[in-house]
Amino acid sequence: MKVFTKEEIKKSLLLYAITDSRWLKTDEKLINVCKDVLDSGATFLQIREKDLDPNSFAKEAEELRELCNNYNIPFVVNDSIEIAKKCSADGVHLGQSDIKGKNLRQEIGKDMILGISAGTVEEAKQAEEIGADYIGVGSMFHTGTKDSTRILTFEDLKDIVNSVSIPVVAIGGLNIENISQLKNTGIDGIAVVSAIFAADDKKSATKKLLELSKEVVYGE
Ligand code: TZP
Ligand code: MG
Repeated sequence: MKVFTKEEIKKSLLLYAITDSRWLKTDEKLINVCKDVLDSGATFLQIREKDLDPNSFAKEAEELRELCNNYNIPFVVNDSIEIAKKCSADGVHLGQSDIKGKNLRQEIGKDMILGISAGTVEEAKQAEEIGADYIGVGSMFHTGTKDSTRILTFEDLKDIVNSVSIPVVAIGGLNIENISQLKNTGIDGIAVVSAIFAADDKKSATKKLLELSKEVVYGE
């Protein structure tokens, strides 16, 4: 298994795509859609499938694992360390409720990418202490993908970015229309579900999001 360096992880957060098959049309297959998304420039892939049973989830994860290998981009599994290990994912992404009372680095080892969701400075600092490689911070806007998320201000986001030295990817309701509002917050990338997976034209949505993210992150 390839081990991504800290610098590679930071760079790969630029356009972080998170799957959700619930947004796909009936004739679309997740693996084919993800291939289009990676072809169009997504730089990171997370499988996040809240409605799939564990077997189907593991099967999709195996396929996406192989796909990401071909593109040399990080592949992480949401929620399940067990499935992440089983499919040799590059890492795992965990929410606040998944990390309580666990010695995560001991469980996953030093080489797996560990992503943690953080909505406050306190959670961000704790994630860094635990050994997270990056944090996902949001929601920045209203989202139809996840229930009951608190909306952060841009000041909240900046405070979190400034409180840690690990990279930060912003998430939650981000789309082509609103991403530019995140300029000068210090983030390393944007994470999106519906802006890609609910788009009619996923290839052009991905290309446009990548372009906009570069403007936000590098000020290009
Ligand atoms: N965590 C915070 S908001 C969110 C997650 C997983 C959902 C993001 O989905 P979308 O469709 O990009 O708003
Ligand atoms: Mg979770």
